Amino acid sequence: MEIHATRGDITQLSVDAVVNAANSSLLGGGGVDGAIHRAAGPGLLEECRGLGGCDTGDAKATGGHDLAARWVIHTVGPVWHGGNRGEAALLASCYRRSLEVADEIGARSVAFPAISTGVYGYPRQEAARVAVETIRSTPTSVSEVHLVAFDAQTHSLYKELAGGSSPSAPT
Ligand code: AR6
Repeated sequence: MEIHATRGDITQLSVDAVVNAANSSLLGGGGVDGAIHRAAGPGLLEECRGLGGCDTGDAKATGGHDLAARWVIHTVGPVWHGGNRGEAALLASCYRRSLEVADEIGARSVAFPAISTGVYGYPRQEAARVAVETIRSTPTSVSEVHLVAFDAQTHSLYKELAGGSSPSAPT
């Protein structure tokens, strides 16, 4: 698997699936969630209404609607409470479950935002480490992952951590 550190707006990427950092209602919000819903158009919200929400650490797929991406994988990151409330395991679960859902729908290229590091307050460096370690250690048919940073700090963390390819994933 190739892991790319990418900077920019995730809604503009031509990948099979973009991951959304949603909330458990799956009915939209601010940050990257708002950006994805705006770019995908109202059909995305319509489809999300039928999903019945999503637990923290889990992931569910919809179509991409007006996005270039064919699918959106909605995952719900943990709110940061200081690190002693299972945040790292829940964040790892978001990346792992998103890759499992990507396998179920047949997505081979997937773009992730920095889940939980905005409104939910997860420290960027710890979150970047969880992202890279979990993606590397999850068996998946996804062959191309883009770690998409909106800010310069996250981008340099990703460049530092994500150099090279994954030895543990199937080729
Ligand atoms: N492309 C890529 N990354 C982005 C974009 C974009 N267009 N916009 C923001 N980011 P956040 P969370 C980055 O707050 O912390 C929503 O209201 C942003 O800089 O979007 O998981 C949901 O509905 C940050 O690095 O998500 C939930 O209620 C990262 O995306 C709640 O926020 C995540 O920031 C989820 O909070």
